[in-house]
Amino acid sequence: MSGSRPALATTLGAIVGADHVLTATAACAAYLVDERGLYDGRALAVVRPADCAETAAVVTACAAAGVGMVAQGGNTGYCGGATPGAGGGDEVVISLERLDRVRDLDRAGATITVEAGVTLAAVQAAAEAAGLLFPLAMGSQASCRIGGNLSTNAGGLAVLRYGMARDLTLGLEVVLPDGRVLDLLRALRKDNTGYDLKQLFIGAEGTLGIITAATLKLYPRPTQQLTLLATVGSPARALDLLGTLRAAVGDAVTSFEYLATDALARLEEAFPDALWPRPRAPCVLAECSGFGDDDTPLLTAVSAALDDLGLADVDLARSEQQRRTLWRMREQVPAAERHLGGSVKHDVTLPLAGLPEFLDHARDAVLARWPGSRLSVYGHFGDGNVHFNVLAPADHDPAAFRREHAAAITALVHDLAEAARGSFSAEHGIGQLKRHDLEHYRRGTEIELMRTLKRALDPRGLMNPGKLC
Ligand code: 2HG
Ligand code: ZN
Repeated sequence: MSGSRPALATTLGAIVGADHVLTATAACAAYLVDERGLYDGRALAVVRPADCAETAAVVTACAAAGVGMVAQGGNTGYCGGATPGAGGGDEVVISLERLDRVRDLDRAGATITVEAGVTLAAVQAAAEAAGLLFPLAMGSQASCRIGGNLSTNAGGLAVLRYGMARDLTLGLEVVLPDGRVLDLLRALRKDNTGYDLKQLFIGAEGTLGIITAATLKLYPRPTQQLTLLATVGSPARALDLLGTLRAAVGDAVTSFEYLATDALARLEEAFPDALWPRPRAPCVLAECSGFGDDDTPLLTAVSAALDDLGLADVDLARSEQQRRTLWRMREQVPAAERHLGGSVKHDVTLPLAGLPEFLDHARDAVLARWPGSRLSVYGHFGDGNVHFNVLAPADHDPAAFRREHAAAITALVHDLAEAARGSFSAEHGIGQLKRHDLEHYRRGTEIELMRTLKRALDPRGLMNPGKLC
C-alpha cells in the first residue's frame, strides 16, 4: 500500500486480519490483471473479507476514506470489469473469494443460498448432491464465482432453456456503497412488492453495490440427455433446425450451439490431433433433455425432426464420453483462438430471424476490408448470440494486428449488429472494454437513466470507478 494511506491499511487489517490485506506486488499481481490480459491495473491493496459483515465493514472504511472499490470474484470476465484502473492506483480490490459457503439448500422449494465467492462448479455440485440441477453452465465454471456471474448477468450454454443468471435469481444480499447491508434474500417465486430492487444489482458489474450472497432457483435433474452434432451447411438451415426441433420437443431443447466453418478451421489449426468429429461445413451442437426411464419418445421425435429437414450428417452421442467429446470440441474454440495468438472478440446478439443475414454481411464486410483475416464464428445460436471473432492473417503478428485493427473491426461488427436491432454485448457485459460502445449505442434517455441510477445509489462514484456507465 502506498505511504499515503497507512491509516486505511491498518483499519482494513483490523477488519479482515492483516494476512488478508495484500499489498506486496507479487501477492497482488493475479488480482490486477484481467483474464484476457487486456488490462493491467493498480491498487492500494487487495482485501479479502471472510463474510458479509466484514465486506460491509471494508466498504464502510473505504467509503470513509473516499477510496474507490473494485469487487472481484473469479476474475474470469472478458471486459475488464473486475480489474482496477491503471491510473493513480488509489482503489482497493475487494476479493469475494473467501465468501465461499453454501448457506442453505431447500429441496422442497428447490432453492439454494450461496455466498458470492462460491465457484459456479461448486453451486452445480451442491445442487447435484441434492438430486437437483443448477443450470447455469459455461467453460469457465471451475473458476468463475457466482457473485461475478450475477454481477455480469452471465449467460453460457443452457440459456435457451433456463435463461441467464438474472432469470435464475430469487434473492440477493448486497453491501451498498455506504456499507449498509441490503437483505433481499427471499426465496420467493412470487413477490410483487414494488420495484424489484435485486434486478438493479444483477448485471451492474459492482457499480451500485457488492453482491455478497444469492438465493438461486434449482430445477429437476433431467434423466435423459440427447446430444448431437448436425452438419447443417448454413445459418439459415441452423434456424430451420432450431424451429423444427422446438416444434417437435419444445423446451426439451436445452442448448443450441453453432459452429461456422471458420471456427471448425481454427479448431483444426490449433488442435490437429484432437479426437472429436471433423465436420467441414457449418454445424450445430444441440442438446435435448428429458425425464423418465424411456428415452425412445425423445429420440424418435428428434430423429423425425432431423429427417424432416433431410439432415443425414449427424453425430449422435451414444455415451456420456461421446457427449463430453462433443461439448469439449465446442468449448475448446476460445482455447483454439488463444493458441493461434488471440482474436478480436465480439459477443453480439440479434433477433433470431436476422442472424443468418448478419453473419453473411459481417463475414463479407470483414474479409473485404481485412483480406486474409481468419474468422472464428460460433456461439449460442439458439439465443441469437454469436461470438464473431477475428484473428490476424496467418502471416501477420497477432498482437500487432489487434493493436492496429481491433477498433475498426469492432466498430464494423457492432454497427452491423446494432443496425439490425441487435446488441453489441449479449453476455460478456461492458466493463472497461465496451464503455465507449455503451456511450455510442445507448446514447440518450437510456444511458441518462443508467447514470441517474448510478448517482442515486453511489453519489460519490466509489463503486468500481471507470466501469460500465
Ligand atoms: C463461449 O461462448 C464464451 O465460449 C467465450 O462466451 C467466447 O471467447 C469467446 O469469444
Ligand atoms: Zn459465449
